[in-house]
Amino acid sequence: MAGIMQKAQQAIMGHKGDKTTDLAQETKEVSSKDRLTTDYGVKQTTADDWLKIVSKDSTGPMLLEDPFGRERIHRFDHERIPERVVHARGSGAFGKFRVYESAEDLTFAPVLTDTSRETPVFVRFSTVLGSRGSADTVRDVRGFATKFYTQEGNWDLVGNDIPVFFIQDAIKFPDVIHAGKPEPHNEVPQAQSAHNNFWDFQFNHTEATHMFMWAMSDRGIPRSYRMMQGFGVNTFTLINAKGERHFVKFTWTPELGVHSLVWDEALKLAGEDPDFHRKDLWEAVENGVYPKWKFGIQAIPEADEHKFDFDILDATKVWPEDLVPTRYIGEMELNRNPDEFFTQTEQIAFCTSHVVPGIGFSDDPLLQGRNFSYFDTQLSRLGINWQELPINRPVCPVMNFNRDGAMRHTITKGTVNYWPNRFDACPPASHQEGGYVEYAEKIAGIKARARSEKFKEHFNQAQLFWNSMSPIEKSHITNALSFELDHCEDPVVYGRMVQRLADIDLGLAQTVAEMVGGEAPTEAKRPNHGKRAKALSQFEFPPMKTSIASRRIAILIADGYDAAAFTAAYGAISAALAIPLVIGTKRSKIVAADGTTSIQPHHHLEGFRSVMVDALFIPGGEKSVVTLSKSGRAQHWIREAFGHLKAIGATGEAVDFVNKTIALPQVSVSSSGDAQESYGVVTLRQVSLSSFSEAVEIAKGATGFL
Ligand code: HDE
Repeated sequence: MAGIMQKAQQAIMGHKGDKTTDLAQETKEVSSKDRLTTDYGVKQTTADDWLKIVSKDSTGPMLLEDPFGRERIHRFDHERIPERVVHARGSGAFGKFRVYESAEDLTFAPVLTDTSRETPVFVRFSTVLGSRGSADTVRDVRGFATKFYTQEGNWDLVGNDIPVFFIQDAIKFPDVIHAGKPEPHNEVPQAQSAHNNFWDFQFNHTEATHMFMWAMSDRGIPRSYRMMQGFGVNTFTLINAKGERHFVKFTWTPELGVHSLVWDEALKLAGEDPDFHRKDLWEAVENGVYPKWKFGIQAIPEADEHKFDFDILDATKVWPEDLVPTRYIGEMELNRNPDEFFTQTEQIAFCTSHVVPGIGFSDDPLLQGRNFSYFDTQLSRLGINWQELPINRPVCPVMNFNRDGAMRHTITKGTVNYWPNRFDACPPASHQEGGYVEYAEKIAGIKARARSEKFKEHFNQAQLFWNSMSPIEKSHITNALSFELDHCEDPVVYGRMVQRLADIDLGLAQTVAEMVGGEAPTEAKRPNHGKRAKALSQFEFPPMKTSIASRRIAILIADGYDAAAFTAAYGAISAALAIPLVIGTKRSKIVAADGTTSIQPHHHLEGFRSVMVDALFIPGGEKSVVTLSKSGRAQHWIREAFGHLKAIGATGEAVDFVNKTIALPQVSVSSSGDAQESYGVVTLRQVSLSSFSEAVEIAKGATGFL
């Protein structure tokens, strides 16, 4: 085996792949030089009038004869394809991946060993339950799917922002998704787990317990796709050149740290800006603040497979970092927005079964089922030739005898379409030539519908997760469960679920029971094992470097604002690569106190809301501050931002306005003009923004108190 691996490793030479150049072959750009044509290329003289019978004073019937008119309506009628059965709503971007430390001790796959190589990627982020048109900030798991266009073929790492899953065996997938999606009788609710069927399933299906705790934590409401971890969830395998195999899990950790919204923000954003995450990703890439993630691997040698008190093939379990540390070896950057949503973000199709030589599967029963499902589901969405679509095709050569089928468009010359053939055309590749190497695993067993014993333990890691949370995170989970179960009308559902929580923590169960009206359990269902683990709390993922880059900072002004303070703030925010958003009492010109300087705001106070920004800044200027202080909406902006634990900066007359509005006696301004901070509120007599910038960082890192 070792010899084969070495030869296979040597044989992988590849072909320089650049996805942008590859896609350029199919990309057209509309310009004023183009003239309108039909799909068959004939120029059209009008886009306005169907061919009809007209007379001098009347318009007569339209003619079915008109091929132009018919073609336009016909094309429109068939524009929609089925949305993804799960993860329907998403958005993505192009980027690049590079390893800075070779993982050659684990694998011979060049994508993970060749430090000189840059692999193009496309990443699609998504929610799971909602339809394509649902809101971004709902409480849900987020998808994090990466297509690596490697020189040895496509590798799809189809992960989530939560490292575990609801079920252990793929056969249960239709049940967990049916239970979470809108209920069958009235198709309510949209994009929510807060309903009877979801929680009924969680109770009846104990293996989901660990996962629902993650979904109820702050991970269920990320601040941004750019601030989420990604996890491959399933156990994969890596094979090295010596033929040794390791079980592995893959992780992405964002450079910006892991941050969340507070629930009140998430709820309001779902109505005020349903595209919040989509726009955030787009803007960051457009503004050149490219999101980056470190790529990590946890590895267990084959011989150690059974050394843990959980089954390492069970996708409802994490591999605690204390037992199996993550080794970070690579980095991914997203740096180009798609040119067209449909042909790229919508038509991209991921398959867990797409792996390249050196990477393999394990017997994880969830992964094995996924390997069938992803491949299969593309048929109803895209048709049999979906791998030929520009976004899906590999950047390395593709040749085989798969032929025909609806919408085939590769034209292959030659007189044979089978193997073996008399010309020796397109023979299978040897290992030496880079042919995929199946690991020669010896397996003995009986055929049965069963799982190994260790899969039957369902609560230890739910408790481990709860124990590992900080007090704020625990209170957020308690509040999330109280919200969700309040939305379940059936007393059987919420009554039983609060009993289930006593399997995790008695205090949690009692608090939630009191809130939602269930009978409070009086004793814990099992003793707390008292264990904690690293890296489960998101407080353990601070930004790799502190920065306010790409954060949105609103500057609130009215006529009479202090132009000097405004300009200094605007300049400092822009210089730090954050996004200053000027919010006026109106969107038409606002004139400064000096009577000459003016600015047209980006938005007005009613058109934009505090939940859409990370921080506020209010410059002085007597008239401006008087106007703002008389505006209920301006006051609401400040109070709401304060409640969401956002940094609020103010100078001059605005200092007293902010203090009065949030009515906090401890917020004061020192006579020296130094910054005074209280829960992220920074007020300054002098214009110096460093304390404010720090407060923006701190406030978001704290994930809020609500
Ligand atoms: Fe998926 N999942 N899934 N899933 N999943 C799909 O494939 C499925 C699971 C994930 O942006 C579908 O192309 C089964 C775990 C993401 O296009 C479908 C099982 C994880 C995406 C499917 C799982 C995921 C999908 C629907 C249990 C985290 C969006 C459309 C055995 C590791 C990919 C599609 C994109 C999409 C099946 C469980 C993540 C139906 C059967 C665990 C990020 O094939």
